[in-house]
Amino acid sequence: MLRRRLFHTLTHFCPRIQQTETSLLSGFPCPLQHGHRSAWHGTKSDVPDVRERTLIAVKPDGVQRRLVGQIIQRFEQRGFKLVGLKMLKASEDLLSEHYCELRTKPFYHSLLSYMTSGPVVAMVWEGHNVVQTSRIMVGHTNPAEAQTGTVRGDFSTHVSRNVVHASDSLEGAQREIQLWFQANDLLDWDCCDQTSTSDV
Ligand code: IDP
Ligand code: MG
Repeated sequence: MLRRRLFHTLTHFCPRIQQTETSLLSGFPCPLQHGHRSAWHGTKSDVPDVRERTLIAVKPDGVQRRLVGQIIQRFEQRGFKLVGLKMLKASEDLLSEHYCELRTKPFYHSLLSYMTSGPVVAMVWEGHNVVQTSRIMVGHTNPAEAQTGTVRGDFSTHVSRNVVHASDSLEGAQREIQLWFQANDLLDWDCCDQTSTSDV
């Protein structure tokens, strides 16, 4: 009942939401392809639009330092769309998959212990060129080399506590999103200002 009332309020301000009534009312998104690109049908024509997705995660130091809101704000302000969000204590199994390419690095075990030291906020963001743009927004792996204005450049000083993760490629994003999220954790929704942030 409450959900239906909320739905009618939302459709009053954003009529395009009506298209997703069934999925909103059932509490789950339209079926979504997992991965870095998801096909979704635009409202202006029947030509499917292709959207890019990436995994952004606020690491335990970022959560402890209450930086989650500021990090989310940067992605919202840039014009990206949040399509998945969860807070969790990541398991060693998940992290060993996530960081499988770093298994031989000398810092690997301390990285896993840092990443399991507290909650992580994992998110999937969608939008034009989001993988590359979010890497630029996050900044250099080593905060000492990160530009001011980037998340790491503004909020951190040491490579072992660099606040945030961002997928580094389209393929990496696809792999990581599948690792951290189930298909029905991700919500396909129409942003009222979508035509103000891109031409579709
Ligand atoms: P990225 O996070 O910018 O993609 P990667 O090279 O993929 O950087 O490394 C993953 C994470 O491993 C980094 O974000 C950082 O937390 C950690 N890390 C990388 N290099 C070092 C290091 O030299 N010492 C300690 N931790 C490191
Ligand atoms: Mg990386």
